[in-house]
Amino acid sequence: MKKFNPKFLQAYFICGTQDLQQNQTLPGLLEQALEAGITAYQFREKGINSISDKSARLAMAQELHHLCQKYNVPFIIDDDVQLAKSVHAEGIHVGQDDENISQVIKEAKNTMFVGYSCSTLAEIETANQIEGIDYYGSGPVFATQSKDDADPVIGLAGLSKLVKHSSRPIVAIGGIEEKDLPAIAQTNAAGASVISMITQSNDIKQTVTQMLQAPWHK
Ligand code: TZP
Ligand code: MG
Repeated sequence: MKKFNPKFLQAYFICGTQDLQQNQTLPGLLEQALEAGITAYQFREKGINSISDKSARLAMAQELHHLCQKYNVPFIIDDDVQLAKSVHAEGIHVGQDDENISQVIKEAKNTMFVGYSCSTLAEIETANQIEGIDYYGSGPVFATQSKDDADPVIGLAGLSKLVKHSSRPIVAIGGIEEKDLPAIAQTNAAGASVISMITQSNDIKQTVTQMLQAPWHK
């Protein structure tokens, strides 16, 4: 059991095989991101071009978890409690339409920390009442190319509002580019979670360094 630390949210990389660019492999790319200093990794294998075979997915999760362990970085699974438990992941992340949050908290108890996506004030206020959640993922701050069914964009003002009403650290998500990091940090978000900023980076070391150096709320 790795105790949750809000610092995990500062440079939070999310990636599944469906997000890869040509010539990338998921273990290869993840190792570059770990080498560059990411503070958390989420395995989000979802949608077209993702691995559908259960045993292949499990094997991939195991390989990626081993890599994260080598760098002492928490390994988080998106929306699959069974898979998370099978590989002894450090964390589980679910959205509003995924497995019921209270059930997830029960299953994760004493073994994994829990992240929960909240896009609206009402979702934050409801979630604040639920014991056992460690952090929230925001609604998409900017338009994203990486999620077909993303909720409406909330903008920096929307993010700011969520943070103000949240009793837990919030990691921002959605269309975040390097130039946006200072403004995201200004909202008192605890960090940024990104797919394409890293998968499409020409210089992963430089990209992750910028994520780490943003003036995050302490
Ligand atoms: N949830 C809301 S937006 C998003 C997810 C998983 C995708 C973020 O990807 P990108 O490429 O950083 O916009
Ligand atoms: Mg989800």
